[in-house]
Amino acid sequence: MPNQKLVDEIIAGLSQEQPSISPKFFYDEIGSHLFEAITFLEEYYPTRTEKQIMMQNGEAIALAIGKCDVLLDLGAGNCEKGSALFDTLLPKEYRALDISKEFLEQAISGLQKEFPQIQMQAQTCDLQEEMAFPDLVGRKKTFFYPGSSIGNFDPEAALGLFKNIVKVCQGDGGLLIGVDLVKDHAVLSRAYNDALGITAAFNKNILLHLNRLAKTDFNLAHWEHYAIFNEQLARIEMHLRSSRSQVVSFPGGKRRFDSGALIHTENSYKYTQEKFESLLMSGGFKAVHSWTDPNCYFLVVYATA
Ligand code: AVJ
Repeated sequence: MPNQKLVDEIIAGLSQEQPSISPKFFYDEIGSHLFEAITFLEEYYPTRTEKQIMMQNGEAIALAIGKCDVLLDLGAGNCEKGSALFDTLLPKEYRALDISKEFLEQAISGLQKEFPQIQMQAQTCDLQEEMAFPDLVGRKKTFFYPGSSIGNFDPEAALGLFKNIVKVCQGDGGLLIGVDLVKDHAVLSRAYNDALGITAAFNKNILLHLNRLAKTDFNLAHWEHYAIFNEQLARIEMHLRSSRSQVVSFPGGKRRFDSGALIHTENSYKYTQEKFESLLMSGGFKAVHSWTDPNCYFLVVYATA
C-alpha cells in the first residue's frame, strides 16, 4: 500500500506556487543505482574525496570517537559506508536507518553473516521528523551521516537535526558527519552537470518515481535537467524545467506548467569549515574535530555530544 502521508506531501509540493519535490524521492531502485553511478563520475568528487579523508585519517577519527557502543547510520542505503567503519570502531550494535526498510534489510542480512558478533537492526526513519530511540537509552551512540546528505537541509533544518542528535545522545557519544565545502564555481557546477547526463537522468527519474507513488502522469520527454550554483545561498539547486506548456494530472487534481516553468527538486548546500563547525556548536555539540583533503574540497567532522 502506498504511504498516504508521502503521497499527500508530493501533491502539496506540486501544488505550491513554486512547485517542489523533496529530494528524498530520488531514491527509488533506479534512482539509488543512478546515484551510485554518479559517485563513479570523474566530475562528482564528493564521494571519493570523503572516502579518501576517512581512509587517511581512520586512526585519528577512531581515537576522537573512542568507544562505540551503538553505531547509528543515518540514510544507510546499502550500508557500505557504515560497515566500512566496523573494523576501526568495533561497534557492539549497528542500527541502519533510512526512509525505506527494503534496501536496508537486504544489505543487513548480507552483513550479518560477515559480522556475526555485531547486533544489527534496520529501522525506517524520515530525518525531516524528530528521532527518538527509547530502546537505546543509556547506551553510548555514534551517529554517522556521511556523503554531505546534510547539504539537502536548509541550515536551520540542519541545526534542528543537530539539536535532535545532541538530545538523543544525552551527553555521551556524538556525530561523525561529512560535508561538501564551498569551492571554485566551475568545479561545483560540473559535479551536477556531468557530460554523460547521469545527473540529468537521476533528476528526471524522480518524476517516474512520482508517477508510480502518487499516480501523477509526468511525461519525461517534456522535462529538462537544470542545475546551477546559487552563490548568495551557497547551494547547488537542481530543478526540472518544462520544455513546453503542459498539464500534469494526479488523483484529485491537475497542474498547468508553462514552457520554462521550474520544479525545484534539490538544494545541496556547501559550507566553509568555519560555518559548518559553528553550526554544529550552535546545535549544542561540545567540541569538533575536523579532517579535510589536500584540495579542501570536502570536510569530515566528529562532533562530541
Ligand atoms: C546525496 C545529497 C549528497 O547533493 O551532491 C548528487 C545528491 N544530487 N547529484 C548531493 C546528488 C545530484 C547528493 N547528496
